[in-house]
Amino acid sequence: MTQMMAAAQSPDVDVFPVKGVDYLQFLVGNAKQAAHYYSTAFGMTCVAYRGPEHGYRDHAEYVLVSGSARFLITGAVHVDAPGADHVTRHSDGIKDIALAVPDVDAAYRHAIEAGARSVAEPHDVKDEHGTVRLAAIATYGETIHTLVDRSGYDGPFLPGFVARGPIVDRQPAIDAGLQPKRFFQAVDHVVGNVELGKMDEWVEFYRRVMGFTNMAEFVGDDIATDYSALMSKVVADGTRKVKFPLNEPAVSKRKSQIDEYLEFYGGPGAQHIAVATNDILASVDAMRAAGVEFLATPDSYYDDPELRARIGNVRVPIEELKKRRILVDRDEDGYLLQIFTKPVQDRPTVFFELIERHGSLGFGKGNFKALFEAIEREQELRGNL
Ligand code: TYF
Ligand code: FE
Repeated sequence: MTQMMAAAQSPDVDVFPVKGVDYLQFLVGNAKQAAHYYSTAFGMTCVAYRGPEHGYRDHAEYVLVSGSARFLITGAVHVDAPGADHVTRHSDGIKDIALAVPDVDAAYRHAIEAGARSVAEPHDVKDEHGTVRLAAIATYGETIHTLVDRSGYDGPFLPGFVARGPIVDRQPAIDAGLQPKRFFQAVDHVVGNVELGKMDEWVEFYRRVMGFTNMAEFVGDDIATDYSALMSKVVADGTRKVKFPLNEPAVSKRKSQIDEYLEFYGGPGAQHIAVATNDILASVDAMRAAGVEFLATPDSYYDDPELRARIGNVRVPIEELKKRRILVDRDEDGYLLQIFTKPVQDRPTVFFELIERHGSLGFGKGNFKALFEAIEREQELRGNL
């Protein structure tokens, strides 16, 4: 017994093994239209659905995939449906960052013993495709982590969902060379915004509850520009498959972009989803053609000789990046290319990042200044600076 307890607490035993992000659930006002947007503008493929047609009265839910990335788009159908109040308060937002785990019961037990709040105790859901074991715990704001073991299931998403085909047929555009087959293949990281002074508490939460470790750290001076200030730390599981940067506002001369989010979202929540692509140029071109707006870095970013020297050679001429306003950063492990969308709803809340990694395990620290200045220009246009 003593030996077992020692083993459970030893740092090299993973107390909360995770296999990856299983899905991200977006609670939205109109799931039909959101599913259409992620199909056309993000090149995702609808693979499953459930709704009133299947005796599921409260919601319409669409499952969209791109490689291993899976979005569950949920909209209330009935006025009193569970979750309808989430949209009333936050507008469209991310409710659930679901994690695939090998053992739901063990993970849940560990989380609760470490002080996590229960949202759903371990339970089975089944249909003719098999059984999925689920549980859920609360994290920052109204966000939750559902824990998923789908090893006993071979259906389209979760029991109760039915397989369905794509919302739009992109094949002609793919065949004509106008669109890549996929715009991205995986979720790279999911960022949370928390209140002033709470970042370290949430870093500690992920350490205690999930055994995640602090992967990289940058504070105050590193990240603050003259106007916008934030603090950020990244926690990750042992395999670094799941990476959660956590931001808090820092006191600065003007309103922090994190304060703007907290004000307009109505509290803490997921801020941006970074998706990994292996051809960011093609992805950006296809998304722009479909009407997605990206933050623009000025010419001076690309013409800076210091940047050119620091970056060295990347897989395309800098001119190709400049044309598309793609950012580039290099560290000791390699380089990365990244670009950020503007908020994808009217509120200045959730946005996306496209990231193409070539060895670098970082988050584009060298771009923070240029990026935050671009965000501030948008903030100013919105009257929120
Ligand atoms: O995830 C990251 O750390 C980078 C940079 O409000 C970043 O994508 C950090 C904070 C933020 C926007 C981008
Ligand atoms: Fe990011």
